[in-house]
Amino acid sequence: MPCLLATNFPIVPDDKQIKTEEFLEACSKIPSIFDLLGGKVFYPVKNDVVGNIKKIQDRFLQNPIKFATLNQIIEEEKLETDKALKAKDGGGIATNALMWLKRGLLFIILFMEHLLKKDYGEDMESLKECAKLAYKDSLQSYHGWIVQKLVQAATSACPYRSDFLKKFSEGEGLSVDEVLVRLEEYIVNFRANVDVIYDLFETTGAEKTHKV
Ligand code: EIS
Repeated sequence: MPCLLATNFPIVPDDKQIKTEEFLEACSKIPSIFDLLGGKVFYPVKNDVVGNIKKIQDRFLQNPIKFATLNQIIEEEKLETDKALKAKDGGGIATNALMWLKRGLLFIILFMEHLLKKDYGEDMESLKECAKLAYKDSLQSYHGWIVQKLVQAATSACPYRSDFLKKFSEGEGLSVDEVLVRLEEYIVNFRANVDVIYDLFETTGAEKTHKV
């Protein structure tokens, strides 16, 4: 994995405006976690997250000043969407991608937290339980029956904790103990960013709760 832990998520400023470019830079390291988790089984999931990041990136590059922060993207697109709704076509493209991305990121955060807390359940050292717990509190309520069954099947491909940490630490060029310490630190800003994005969706009314 290309050094996930080398790039921290940005510190959330007091005004809670998250800079799009810095946020995307940190996010770009995230999808490779799915390769460590289960290789090909997780390709669809990985591609979905990569697609979300790309949509937001494309939007940012259209006008790096207008879309300098995630907050601006949501506000600007909301105006466009209101117009688009009147014109009866889509809109809010990067907002939608960010809405799904934040759910995937929350899954990763919760998964890491369960991994650190060693929430294995009955199955000794299997990360399956960590994935199940993380899924329940991040994505499950937005997935219909079919997607839930697919995720359930994919979850069985989760590796053992020791194997995962071994591969993870090799990719990071750190020892397993060092990785565990860095992961604890890494999650702090990661979670702070995602929490702010969740608040942003709630306060702007941009959140949609439909299932896929
Ligand atoms: C969104 O996806 C897009 O992200 C968004 C836009 O296109 C929007 C339109 O409605 O849809 O349907 C996606 C959803 N994304 C919605 C689900 C994708 C994952 C499918 C799960 C399949 C599992 C693997 C199948 C393997 C089966 C074989 C198994 C044999 C053993 C450990 C479990 C993994 C948990 C999931 C981790 C988080 C991933 C994040 C998924 C997000 C999601 O739910 S837009 O795109 O706006 O950018 O255009």
